[in-house]
Amino acid sequence: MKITNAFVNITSPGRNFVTLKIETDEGIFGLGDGTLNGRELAVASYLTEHVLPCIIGRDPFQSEDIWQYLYRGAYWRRGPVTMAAIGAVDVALWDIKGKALNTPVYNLLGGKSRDGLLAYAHCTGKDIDHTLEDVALHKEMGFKAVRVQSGIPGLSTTYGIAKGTGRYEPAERGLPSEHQWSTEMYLRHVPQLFARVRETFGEELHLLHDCHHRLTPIEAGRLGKELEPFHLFWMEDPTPAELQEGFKIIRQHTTTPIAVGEVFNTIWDAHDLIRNQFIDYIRMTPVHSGGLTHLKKVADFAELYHVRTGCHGATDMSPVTIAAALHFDTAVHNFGIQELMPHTDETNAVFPHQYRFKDGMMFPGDAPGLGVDLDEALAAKYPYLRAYLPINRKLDGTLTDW
Ligand code: CS2
Ligand code: MG
Repeated sequence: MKITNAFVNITSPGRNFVTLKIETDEGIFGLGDGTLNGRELAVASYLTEHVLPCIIGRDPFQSEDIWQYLYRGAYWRRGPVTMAAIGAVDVALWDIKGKALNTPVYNLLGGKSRDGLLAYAHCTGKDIDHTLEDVALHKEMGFKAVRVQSGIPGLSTTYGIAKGTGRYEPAERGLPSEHQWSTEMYLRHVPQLFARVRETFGEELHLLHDCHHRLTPIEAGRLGKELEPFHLFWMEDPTPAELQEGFKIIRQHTTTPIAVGEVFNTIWDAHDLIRNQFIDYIRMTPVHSGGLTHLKKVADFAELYHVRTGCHGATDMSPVTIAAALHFDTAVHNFGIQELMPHTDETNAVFPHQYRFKDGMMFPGDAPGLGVDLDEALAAKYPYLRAYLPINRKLDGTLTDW
């Protein structure tokens, strides 16, 4: 089998997506996702100008060699743009292989290790009462795990909170908006939020929380310690992770489990965190970490250190990435949980897919390959629109982490 053609599709059915389609001489095609929130066109151009001409004529079954060719061969390694582009190619190749062998991708990664995948929803509200309503709604929908976020009294904006009654979407059309931040107000508020959630819903519901890289290690240690009575499933992205040894300080102060890695691109971003057992869950997902080929290696390495997976699944992971993540989750031994932030109906129509949610669990489906398609005619009706993630400033105007 040979790759005969490859092209990038950019569409915006509610938000921007970059999709790679690789075609072969046997009429089978594969899809990969290269969406990088707020930097979409950089990946599209990297693929079109620098990657796709080099893969025409290659055998799509050689996913390992093609991965090494794009990673080592380019000399310039790592980084979100490079790894999203490699990820798009890699996932499309696994899709082709599954279709050619008439089997779902999870069978190529080790086969089923479980029947269903525990998924968590993102629950938000402008204050604690509204957040409790959203948690109740998601419990009603069947969720057994929820990530709980709430607006902070005194701050006009808080990350991760839906606007009005709409769904939460991290990217905003136009140039970046500005959010406000106060660590003091946040640290006072979050333990009260979790006290109310546990009081209302009891012990059984799995509770998660995303700190979105806002804290220093010692502040994160304090929050983790104060949240211990509420038995969180995880505390996510407590501090930026470029300084991996910072997580040692968090570990010294709390038994609240730690998850990190949605912005990681390779094992080298997580290597020290994993081998020092500073974290409990690794959040890397196929699109931003070089596809299934690399992510499988990360998971196998993490397994040695009792670290489980928790793939990032916000709306900027297209249905192609969600499907790839679900096949990966099904196969790896050390699966932990899968994030599920629902796409708009428009997005679901552009990317018809086999995966399903039922009773708190997700299922990849048994279609050959990934089980996702791209309706190109419908996609063409939603042209790209510039969008960014917000930026974040402390109350005195200092730019801080988003
Ligand atoms: C969040 C995301 O889902 C999450 O865990 O951290 O909403 C994140 O802000 C976006 O995916 C950024 O692109
Ligand atoms: Mg997050």
